[in-house]
Amino acid sequence: MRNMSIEETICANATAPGGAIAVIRVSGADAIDTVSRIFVPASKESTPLTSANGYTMHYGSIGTQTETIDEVLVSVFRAPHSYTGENSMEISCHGSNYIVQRILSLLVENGCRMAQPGEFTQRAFINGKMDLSQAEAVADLIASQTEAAHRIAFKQLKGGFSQELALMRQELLHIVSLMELELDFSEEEVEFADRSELRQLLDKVTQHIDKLISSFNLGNAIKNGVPVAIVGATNAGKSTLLNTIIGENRAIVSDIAGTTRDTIEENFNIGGVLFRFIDTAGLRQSNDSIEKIGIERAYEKLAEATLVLAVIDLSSPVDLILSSAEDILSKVNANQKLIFLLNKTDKAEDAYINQVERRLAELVQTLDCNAESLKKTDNIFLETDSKLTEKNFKSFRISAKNKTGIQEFINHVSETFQTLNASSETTLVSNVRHLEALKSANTALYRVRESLDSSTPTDLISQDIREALYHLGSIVGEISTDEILGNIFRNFCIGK
Ligand SMILES: Nc1nc2c(ncn2[C@@H]2O[C@H](COP(=O)(O)OP(=O)(O)O)[C@@H](O)[C@H]2O)c(=O)[nH]1
Ligand SMILES: [Mg+2]
Repeated sequence: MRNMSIEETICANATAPGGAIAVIRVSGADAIDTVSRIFVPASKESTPLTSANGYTMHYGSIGTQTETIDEVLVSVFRAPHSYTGENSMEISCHGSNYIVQRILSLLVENGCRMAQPGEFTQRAFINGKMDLSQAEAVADLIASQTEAAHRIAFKQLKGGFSQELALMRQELLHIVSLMELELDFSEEEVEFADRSELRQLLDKVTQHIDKLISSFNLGNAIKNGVPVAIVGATNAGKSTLLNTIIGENRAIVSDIAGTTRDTIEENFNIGGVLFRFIDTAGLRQSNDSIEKIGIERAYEKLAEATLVLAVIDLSSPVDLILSSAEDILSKVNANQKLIFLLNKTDKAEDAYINQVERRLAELVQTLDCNAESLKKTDNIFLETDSKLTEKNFKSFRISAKNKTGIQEFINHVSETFQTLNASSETTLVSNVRHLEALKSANTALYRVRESLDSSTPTDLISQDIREALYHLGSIVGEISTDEILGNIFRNFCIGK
């Protein structure tokens, strides 16, 4: 249960442990008074904190009557000119966990409460310093790992997305007010709203929302990384490959089959694009119940991946290789990119590798993409007549253990996904909550379009427009419940 009373003054460490300096944040009506009770200015002539101006910094010590804990710098912010909109203090002390804990306990003894995750930003939202989508952008900005992810978050923080929404809402409000005017004059049977003009306006707004909805795949890939599943038979070298790519020993490598039972995920930045590499359990028939769960999960990750790396063990017989490849091929769809990595080249003759390559190409040829399933998806990487054979399939000869052939394949991956790095001025939706709200808004607007074609009464039409307005408004937090706010801010870090 979140105790979110805005009456209380809250405090928290705002910095990660391990740094030279730590910053403790205090916010609330009593922030300045509370800190002044544990702070002694370095010079007797200094202005006391209680009468200090906002945006000033003060040097002194912090502690009790009997003990000095640290020498600190204290920044004063006076309401409403602070991040939260309340009186706020930032105490910069030495970055020792001990010092930070002691100062926090002193603050609590003097009437502060420890802040909950995201509570400072939640107060900023409640006090009107930012709207909800901007508050969410704060968390995205902190988590951003690439230039593109940073760009999306920063634009959202600066209110770019909110402005775009505001314009659409204005247009919808205009429509709905014309319609409701008609209702007032219903006895006289006047039509203030020209139906064809309404239709045009509606088309414009729904198209705009559609564009935002379809930007989600790209936005999400940029924010959370392109999912890459590393799949293949046991002992093919999947975990070795992950370690070689990431450059550290993250996954357990062993020649005992079935070592990787759960999936391991590692983010890795290639050429400015974030990838989420997922090492999976080897695909084989197993009677071990735990291993079976791992194998099921491997198939799930394969299904969700944008790029599938199928690791082939060149030290095994060609029939085994082909049956493993066929299993994977049968699960890959034409919206996914597939790369065969022919691993352990150090253990195979060239003639054999040539044979494997030829047989794999033949196998891929026999597959037919399901053209119908293509139309339904809105995959960002989909080329118009996607045939698995020509565009999505590629193979590389590598040795995961000896690190040969890796760079060539990494370069290919980097080139394939460079579109994700292209700087774009258009808004990219990267938040699932926003996506859902946009979808609901458009569902309501599609109903409006249908109603305009039939002779639906005006009051029903305007109700649907109001519903769309509600969903668009929920993105910026115009309409929000404690539950929604709780869900959003719970995922923030403490001190933010
Ligand atoms: N000779 C050789 N052995 C490899 C290569 N890649 C992996 N291995 C070995 O194959 C075994 C299984 O590797 P591992 O990465 O655990 O396979 P996984 O079950 O697919 O995750 C280990 O003994 C690795 O050292 C390679 O390129 N050449
Ligand atoms: Mg493994």
